[in-house]
Amino acid sequence: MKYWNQTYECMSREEMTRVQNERLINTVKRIYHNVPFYRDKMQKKGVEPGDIKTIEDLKKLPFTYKQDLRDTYPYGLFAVPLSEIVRIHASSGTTGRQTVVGYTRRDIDTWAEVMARTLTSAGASKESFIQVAYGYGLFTGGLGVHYGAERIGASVIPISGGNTKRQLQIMKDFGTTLIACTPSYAMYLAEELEEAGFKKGDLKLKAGVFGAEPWSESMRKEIEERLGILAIDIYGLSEVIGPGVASECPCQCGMHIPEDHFIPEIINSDTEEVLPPGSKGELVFTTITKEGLPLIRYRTRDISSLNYDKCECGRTAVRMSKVSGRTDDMLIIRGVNVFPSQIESVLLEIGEAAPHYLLIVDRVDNLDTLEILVEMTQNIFSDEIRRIEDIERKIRHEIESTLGISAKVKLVEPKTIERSEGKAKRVIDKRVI
Ligand code: DLL
Repeated sequence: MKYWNQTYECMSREEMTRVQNERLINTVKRIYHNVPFYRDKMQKKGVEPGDIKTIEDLKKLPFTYKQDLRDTYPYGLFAVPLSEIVRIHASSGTTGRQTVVGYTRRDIDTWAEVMARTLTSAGASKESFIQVAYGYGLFTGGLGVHYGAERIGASVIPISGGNTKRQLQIMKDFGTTLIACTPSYAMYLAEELEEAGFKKGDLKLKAGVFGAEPWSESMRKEIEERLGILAIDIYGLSEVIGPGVASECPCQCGMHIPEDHFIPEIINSDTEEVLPPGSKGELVFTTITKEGLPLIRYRTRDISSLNYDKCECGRTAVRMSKVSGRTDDMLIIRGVNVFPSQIESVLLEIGEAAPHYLLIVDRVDNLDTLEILVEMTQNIFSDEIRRIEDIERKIRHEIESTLGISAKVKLVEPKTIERSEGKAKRVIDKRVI
């Protein structure tokens, strides 16, 4: 099967606009009446639900930011009674004000639907064996792919992330035809496969759906060659729904967005002006079917562009280009979203080192590494080595339990981290992606 839902995936622009208008009007009414935060914001802007008649009126609505989700943590933006929420996910980071997202039963159904479209466009069907090697848990990757795979009737192998040897054995023994993981893990799997003496022909693998972090065309080529598969880019973010917000078709020329659920815009992130199709800028989403956590003009901070031309695959759904960067300083390290400010808070909390630090991110054997250099205070510097090691261990432990990523921590001599007269340079990203 080529499409999962041909009606919506190949709808004429005219019809799609009609669907979007109707759904947008309903969403705006709902959030105005059910979410005080949105009501206040709209009132401040002088907009009422009645002012929103078509998607042309989107620009009258205020933007929503990640910070708004943090400020209203955990459930302040939910638009239904909590008893209607059947699932909660959260973005990376195990403590503090992470972004919490909630789904009603219908939202879970919508998620399975958009993921079913994604997997079908990657060539999967009820005959497929889908190995889900994204993490299961609060991260949306594992369960998102899982529900989509069940929806199309494939056989799901819910192995979750890690344990590479087992992944390879299962891939071979269970006859996996599609793998879902981050592109960097796919590279690592390819390498380990060769190392373990497996040949491409030993596997039934045909395709992979890779996302959750940026990756390049050259990385795609390498994965495709080494694993002998079609490598499909899939995009998503927890706030909007998780994976399933956009995905490539076999043409590999942009990721189709299920516009009957999510309306994209591209804006200039400084002037907030909406840019015409084809322009590069910040991607903004409005959800028009979500019940638990509807989002109005959500600023993703991801840089992309939109192409409304009909695709060779027959889909009319708009395509977003590969994400080429971010407008903020968020890093994605082994699939975990990390803001340098989170690391800074950990250091300040521990209080035994100076708040001068440098994050060095690299990719070794296809796996991201993080090294944190932290300046010692003069006191500690004159202390014994054992104490220095104790502090390093403490910082490492705290980073791991707060952010959920492992890091190498090194205390360096006072005044050795370069001071800046302008914006401090906190990150050196050596990864060639
Ligand atoms: O990463 C959801 C997901 C899971 C997508 C599995 C695809 C596959 P978050 O943890 O909320 O959600 O992180 C969202 O990850 O704003 C982008 O910066 C980045 N990102 C996600 N997919 C891609 C991609 C999931 N294909 C953030 N290319 C987003 C580049 C991506 N960046």
